[in-house]
Amino acid sequence: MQVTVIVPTFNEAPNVAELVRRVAAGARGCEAEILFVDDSTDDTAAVIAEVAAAAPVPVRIIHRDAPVGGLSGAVAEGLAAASSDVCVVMDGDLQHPPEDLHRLVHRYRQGDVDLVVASRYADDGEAGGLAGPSRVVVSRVSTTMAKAMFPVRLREVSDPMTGFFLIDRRAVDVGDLKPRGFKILLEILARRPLRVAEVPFVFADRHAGESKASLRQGLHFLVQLGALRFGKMSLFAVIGALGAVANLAIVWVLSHLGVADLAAMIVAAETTIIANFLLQERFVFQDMKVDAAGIGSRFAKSFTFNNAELLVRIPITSLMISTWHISVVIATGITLVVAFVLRFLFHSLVVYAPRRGAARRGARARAVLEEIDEQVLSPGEL
Ligand SMILES: Nc1nc2c(ncn2[C@@H]2O[C@H](COP(=O)(O)OP(=O)(O)O)[C@@H](O)[C@H]2O)c(=O)[nH]1
Ligand SMILES: [Mg+2]
Repeated sequence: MQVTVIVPTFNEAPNVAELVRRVAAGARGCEAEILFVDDSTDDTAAVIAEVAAAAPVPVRIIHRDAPVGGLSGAVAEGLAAASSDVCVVMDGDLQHPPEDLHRLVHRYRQGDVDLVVASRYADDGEAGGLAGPSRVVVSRVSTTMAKAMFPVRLREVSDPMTGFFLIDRRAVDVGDLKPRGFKILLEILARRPLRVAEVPFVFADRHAGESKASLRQGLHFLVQLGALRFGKMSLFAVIGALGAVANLAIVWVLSHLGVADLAAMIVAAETTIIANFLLQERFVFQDMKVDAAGIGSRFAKSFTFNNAELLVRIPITSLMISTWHISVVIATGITLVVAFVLRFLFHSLVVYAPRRGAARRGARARAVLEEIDEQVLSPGEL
């Protein structure tokens, strides 16, 4: 079997020879080609050319003088230029042990999947090589956020942020990808439903050189997630905003009818909470209802969350004003935005979470669900 190992590199000169040696040794029984997609500003390209000349497997390099799409763009370009349809993507710093390559290929060869994800978070996988506690937190939080926004697509993937995976490129429309930032796998997974398997692996320490991950990449990730899921989030926001307007209107009408202030506020708040729930059910989370708990349970969770949020928001806002000495408008703005994000996460993670066992239901129900998900996703593409 033929496999192209795509390695995106940015200033990885001291890692190249070791990587080629270990990939060639780890390929075990498959015909591996190594394809470097290099955006380096140092002598990495020259080192690759030198190593290629003496390598036991074919080594090619695409050097990009004017790189687009960063790391993700490099991987997409590698997928397009690979000699074989089956491609393994791995980092050039040996954090993805080449010795695990044959395990991905072995899983793929069983013939029932298009994508094999090497996961740090499955079974006996480990994320040990993450540099420092802050990277561990960032990895965990971004994984949770991504899974919250794509509960259907990422149901079977414990590590959508990994850069180590095998993909049969016939299952993805490479031209359709809009690669940006560090997270190409997320992009691939979110674009269309794929048959996925996972293989646990131990994320190693960097062999040499320094990480290129940065705060900027973190921001890229947020933009990517927003752009991929814009449709759903924006609809959620629009319905929330309509609710706020309705809330004001009800208070206005009731107070004109002589209803006491507190009563008017409570009636308006509860009415809009209920109306919002019905609208979100109908328009935002319709694709997730099939696998979620019953409507009674969904309503109870949503209603409780919104009331609890209502109760804590005002005291928290005044606490912010007194401790941070910021204006009431800014404090209210911050709490409203935070509350909005939390509300969205809570609804996608908890209220509409798939029931246990739902995943095992018939392939037909799943196909319908995935089709709906596809539809919901499409208007979100920026
Ligand atoms: N082609 C290309 N490769 C990149 C770019 N940024 C990072 N890489 C490579 O992507 C891989 C992962 O990057 P790394 O800095 O190790 O990120 P970390 O493992 O998350 O700390 C490494 O092989 C880098 O050389 C880029 O802009 N272009
Ligand atoms: Mg790395």
